[in-house]
Amino acid sequence: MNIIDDLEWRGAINQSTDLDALKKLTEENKIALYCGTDPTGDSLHIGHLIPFMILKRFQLAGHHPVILIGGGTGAIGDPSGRKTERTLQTMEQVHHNEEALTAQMKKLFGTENFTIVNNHDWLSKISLLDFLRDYGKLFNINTMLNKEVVASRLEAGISFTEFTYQILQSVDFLHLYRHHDVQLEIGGSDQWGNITAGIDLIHKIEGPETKVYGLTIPLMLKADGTKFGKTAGGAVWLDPKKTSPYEFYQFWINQDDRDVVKYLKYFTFLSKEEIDDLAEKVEKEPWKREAQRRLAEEVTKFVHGEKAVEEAERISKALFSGDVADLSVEEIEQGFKNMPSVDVENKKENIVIWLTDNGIEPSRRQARQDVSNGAIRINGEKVDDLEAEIDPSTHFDGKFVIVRRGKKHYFLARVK
Ligand code: 485
Repeated sequence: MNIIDDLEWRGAINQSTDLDALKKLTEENKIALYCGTDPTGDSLHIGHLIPFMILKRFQLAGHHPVILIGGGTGAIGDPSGRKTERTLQTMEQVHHNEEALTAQMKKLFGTENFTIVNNHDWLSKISLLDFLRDYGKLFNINTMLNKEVVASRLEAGISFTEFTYQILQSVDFLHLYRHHDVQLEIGGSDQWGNITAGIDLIHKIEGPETKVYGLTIPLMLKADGTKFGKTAGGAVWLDPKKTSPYEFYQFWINQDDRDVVKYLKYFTFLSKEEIDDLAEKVEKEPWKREAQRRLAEEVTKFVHGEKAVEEAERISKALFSGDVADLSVEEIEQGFKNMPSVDVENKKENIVIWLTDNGIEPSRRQARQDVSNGAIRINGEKVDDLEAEIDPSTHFDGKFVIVRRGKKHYFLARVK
């Protein structure tokens, strides 16, 4: 399947300039294309994943992706999609974030057939007078004001700095066209104004017939109307220190039947046949949640690697079955990150006293009742003897005691 047909089938195209010409171009040639991101934080989140996975799809089809890290534009701030002016970041922050994002990109794109560039390298070298003479003259204020991004901000106000942003992104496209033969820019739907501004600039400078194109991706919506990519704990980050691979895996496995096929199309490299097959399984045997499992496996593998998938699956299985004794200390840290936890002394104690004094059970009466009913498991083993002693040093290098009450309620006791 042609790469553009594939994107259309995936529902991954929102707006585009001359899609037929782009289809022809990509069928006849291997092209270079780019997508940029500003270093406003020190990690990408899953909202960034779709456009960059599209670059990856082009890469797999033999085209050449250019990943742009906006060290220059990040110092200014894109007004797109925002209701209010941004606070300027310090240059140290920008630089720190730039390095973190570059490292993440290298992980996603491997070692070959892609380029990473930083627009600080050329934007910082343009003098004010050159900027106004070479580029400012080619931008019509009326056109700039009419861009959705600016128009929506006119009432609340927008600084000259942010107003200028679209010129900078346009200069990038021109630079990449000249120096890296880039012919296509991709972004989320909020980037349409910036992308078309770049195409206009190139047409003015390089001639109206110049073959450059733009393509945006639809805004991701969830069937239940809530925002995609957010959990109770906030955004879903690609940085394993911010969102552990287990949490990441859980996020995907918990997706609704109504959304899962769409996400398989956006977030995996599975073929149409494989996805059609999984779609049929969602229809016929939704309780098996095979599509969700495959989605979680594929995205976690792409972002964190094969080993992280195995670990996440081990943790999920252990927590579900209750057989937690074989989990490693590291796996416990991941799996219990969002579960209730208490700090406990490294001291042997009677189970009823231990559970109550550490706040896991609300009262001695309740603790006695739960223990004698067999509702309490310690480190995976049922303890129903009221006289049993808890020794926090026996499992997990003496670091944790895992308590489960009933089928679902876990508590992590961290040994001090
Ligand atoms: O030449 C460029 C310079 C900067 C940018 C792009 C090209 C970054 C762009 N202006 C931007 O702000 N992107 C957002 C970001 O960096 O977080 C998001 C977009 C989203 C999607 C994603 O980047 O809001 O739609 O494009 C990759």
